[in-house]
Amino acid sequence: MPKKTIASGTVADAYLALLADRGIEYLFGNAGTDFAPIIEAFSKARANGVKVPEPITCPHENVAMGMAQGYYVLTGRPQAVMVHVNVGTANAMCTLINAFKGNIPVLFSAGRTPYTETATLPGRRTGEIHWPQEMFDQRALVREVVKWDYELPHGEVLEATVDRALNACMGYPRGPVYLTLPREVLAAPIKDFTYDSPSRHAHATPPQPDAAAIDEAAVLIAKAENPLIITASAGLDGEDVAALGRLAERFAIPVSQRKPRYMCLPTDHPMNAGYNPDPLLDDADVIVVADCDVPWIPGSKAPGDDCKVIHLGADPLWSSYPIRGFPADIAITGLLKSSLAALDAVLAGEEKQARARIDARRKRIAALREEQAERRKAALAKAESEAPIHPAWISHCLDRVKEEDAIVIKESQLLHHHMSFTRPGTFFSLGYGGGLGWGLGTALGMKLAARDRQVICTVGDGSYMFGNPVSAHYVSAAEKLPTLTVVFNNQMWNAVRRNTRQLYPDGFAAKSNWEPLTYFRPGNRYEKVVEVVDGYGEQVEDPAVLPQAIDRAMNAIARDGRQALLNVVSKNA
Ligand SMILES: Cc1ncc(C[n+]2csc(CCOP(=O)(O)OP(=O)(O)O)c2C)c(N)n1
Ligand SMILES: [Mg+2]
Repeated sequence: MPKKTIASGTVADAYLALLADRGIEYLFGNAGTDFAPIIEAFSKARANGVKVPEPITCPHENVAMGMAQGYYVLTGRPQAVMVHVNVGTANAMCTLINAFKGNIPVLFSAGRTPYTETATLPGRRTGEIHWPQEMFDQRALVREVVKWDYELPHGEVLEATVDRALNACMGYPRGPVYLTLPREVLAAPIKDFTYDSPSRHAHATPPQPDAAAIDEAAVLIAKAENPLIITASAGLDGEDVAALGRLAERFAIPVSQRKPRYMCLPTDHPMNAGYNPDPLLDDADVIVVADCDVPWIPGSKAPGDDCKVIHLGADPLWSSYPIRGFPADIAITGLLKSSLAALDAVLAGEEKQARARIDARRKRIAALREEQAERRKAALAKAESEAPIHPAWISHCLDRVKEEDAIVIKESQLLHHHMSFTRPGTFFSLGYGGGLGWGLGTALGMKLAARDRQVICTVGDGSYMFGNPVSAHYVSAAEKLPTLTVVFNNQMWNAVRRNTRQLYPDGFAAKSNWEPLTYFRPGNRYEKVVEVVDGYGEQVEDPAVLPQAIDRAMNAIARDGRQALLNVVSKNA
């Protein structure tokens, strides 16, 4: 078997070379004293022309994790993040939770403060900070939100450890892993370190659907009067989109997206029934929950008791959720594209018998789509001149200028039904764990993966501040990753205010119309923040000038290679 050897050096040298050999292109880092052997190894590799991942300095850990996430969702290739011991780990928790709940693989790693107080070992304690930073169990900090955690005990097991980590990341359901790297281990000398290249630790194959379960599900769908597909996470793999489109089209099944994470189905697909399944639930007699964690909100609007429910997904019952009680008459484990294609193949044989019902449905769905288009048009006509600026108008104006393959990120009140998406991988609303602040870093990771595509990152004012904006703007400038950031500046945490009003509609807080802990008044001039790195910033208050402001921002990016930020003073949708 082909092997490579590093004749001499340190475990850190071998670690970086091995990461590169295993396809890790970037190490997004936020360094500390634990990094000394890693920093030395990067420099040595550069001097000697050894291939290692490209180090990217991220001044905040959430930006590092966001970048790894963005890079993975566009390329399918997991990357490495390294942070400083326990404290860097703590700072990265929010995005780590998101990655875990969203099945985003990341090789997340941290140093360990040196163990040794004696004066002999390389890497030993050399500063006061090395005492307080030790923990009894550093990995316990993250254990609930990673698939695998381990501490590299010795250079001898380096290859097995790295391959095991990547196998765990890339096995289904995918997700982040955590590897701790003690300084003495990293600094330890190696001699003739030999490893397999390429790796002999193949990732396990993805789950494929059970044929009998597919047959059973197909019978239910074939007999249904009003089948309905609800999805949120179709589209991480572009082939999901094609498979979903084919099945929905053949059998005339409306597809409704509930808080979509990805571009699940083209906007102009005849079975695209929009972004609110609730009005379709009453009539549905079979619902296919296609990679969707929350298909409806119990107690708000739910399907009838007789409606059959089929769940599809690589992890169809969302095993990382302690409670998730939606009925499941059939749950089929398998990559979504495989399960949808298998259903499509079986249903092809049922098409003839179901022809009359299919045709009737096709008409009903076309009428529904027309109705939705009319409503959208009327809403936009009303919104276009409103000030503060309405999210529908912001969404529409962005839609007019974005190229077909532009990447749109939503951590805001962006109204994607006022936009048009035709290609997979053009819309992302991640942050699965509900941790805000993922957008800015994710946008940078995506731009890194696709430098020739427009990247438009829309964030609420709250989300912008959660995103460590100075850190993100710095990385954008330093790595030449010009993105457009659009801040929906409603001067509040509306989601918090709205929830309070929902729970206490006639409460003291609602009546006060000035709920504590929800407002940012007076508003911030976010367009000035981007100026710290010579980005282009503009505040927009007048809806009539928004299109020109977007043009100016896009020009700054395309012509001058500068990142741009529009601080749009906006109202709630
Ligand atoms: C890290 C983190 N802290 C707090 C919250 C709770 N939270 C949910 S939505 C929200 C408000 C978001 O504000 P903004 O981005 O301005 O959007 P808006 O609701 O105003 O449209 C907050 C604070 C969260 N989800 N994540
Ligand atoms: Mg806000």
